[in-house]
Formats: sequence, structure tokens, C-alpha cells
Amino acid sequence: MAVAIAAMALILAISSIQFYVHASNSVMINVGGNGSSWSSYTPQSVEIKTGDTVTWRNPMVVSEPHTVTFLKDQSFYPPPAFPVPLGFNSTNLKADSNANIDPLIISDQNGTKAVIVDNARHYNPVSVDSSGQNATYLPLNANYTMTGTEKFVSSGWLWPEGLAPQGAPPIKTFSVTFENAGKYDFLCVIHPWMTGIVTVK
Ligand SMILES: [Cu+2]
Repeated sequence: MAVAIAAMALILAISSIQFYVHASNSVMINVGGNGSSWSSYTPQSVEIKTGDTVTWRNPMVVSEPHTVTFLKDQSFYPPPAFPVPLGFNSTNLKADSNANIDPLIISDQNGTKAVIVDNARHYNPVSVDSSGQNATYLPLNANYTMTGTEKFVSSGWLWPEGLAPQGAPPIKTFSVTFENAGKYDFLCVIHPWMTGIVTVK
């Protein structure tokens, strides 16, 4: 009996040490959930130390994407699509004439045509530096080291594992290692009422 209790105490001691070491370096945040929490981050607020890493993942059971996006200000909010004025013959726009696709073309008040294209910064993992001029695309499931000077850092669309639709990058996680102390607000660009905060001490 005494041996069993001692063994149990040892197991508890080892598991609590592992938990402590793990918790001091890495934190997991669920992006979306089920029921009433489908459009919230859980936990919504975390406090970590410099050098720690936060990983976001989407645990939903339906194919609903979310993002984790850090904006320096609202001018960096990335629309999903944008118009590009057409200066060439629109019949050349189809990459594959056999595919069931058509470019979306609009006309402005002056009759100038523009084609609507997807904004790569809305869908993909990317960072934009402090100048606001230079975008760096990150690998899928990136682990990004953030200084806090960036204008924009985003996960791209995070899908539940195995539920990314055909053709979409199957991004499952996004990790950020925080180098500097501060408060880091983030939101989901698809559901902008989803907000959270990482406080780095
Ligand atoms: Cu969302």
C-alpha cells in the first residue's frame, strides 16, 4: 500500500512538472467551437511571457473557417476581393476555357471595366512589415516570430482538420512566438466580432 501511494505520488509529481514546463512555453487557443461558442476564441484572453508561443487551431465539426489576424490599424483590414482596372481584352482572362468559371467584371460610373480578384492577404498566412510595403507569405501552419512592429500578421483561413474544401489551402494551425512585451489584439477577418488578446509580460 505504501509503495503504491509513493508510486502514485511520483506519477503526480512527474505529470505536474511536465504540465508546468509545457504551460510556461506554449498556449493553445481554440478558434471557434460548437454551439454558442462557434464564433469566439477560447480562451479569449491569455497572458504569457516573452519568448512563449501561442498556437491557434480550429476544432469545429463543420467546415467553417476562421482567421487569427493582428492589425496595426483598421486601414490594414484585408477585404476578401478587390477590383483591378482592365487594360486589356477581357476574353483573355480565362485560364482554362473548359472549366466552369468566369471572371467577375464590373464597370464604374465612367464605364471603365474592372475585374474582381481574390485578395491573397485575406486567405493566406502572411506578414506585412513596419513600413506597410513588404508582404512575406508564410508556410501553411506557420510558426511566426512576431516583433510587434508589423502592420499586419494573419493566419490565413484556418480549417478544421480534414474539412478544408477542395482547392483551399488546408491550414490547420497558426503559431506565433512573441519576442516583446505588450498587448496584442487579434480578430477573425471573416467574423470581425471574434476578438481576443495576448498579453505578453
Ligand atoms: Cu471566424
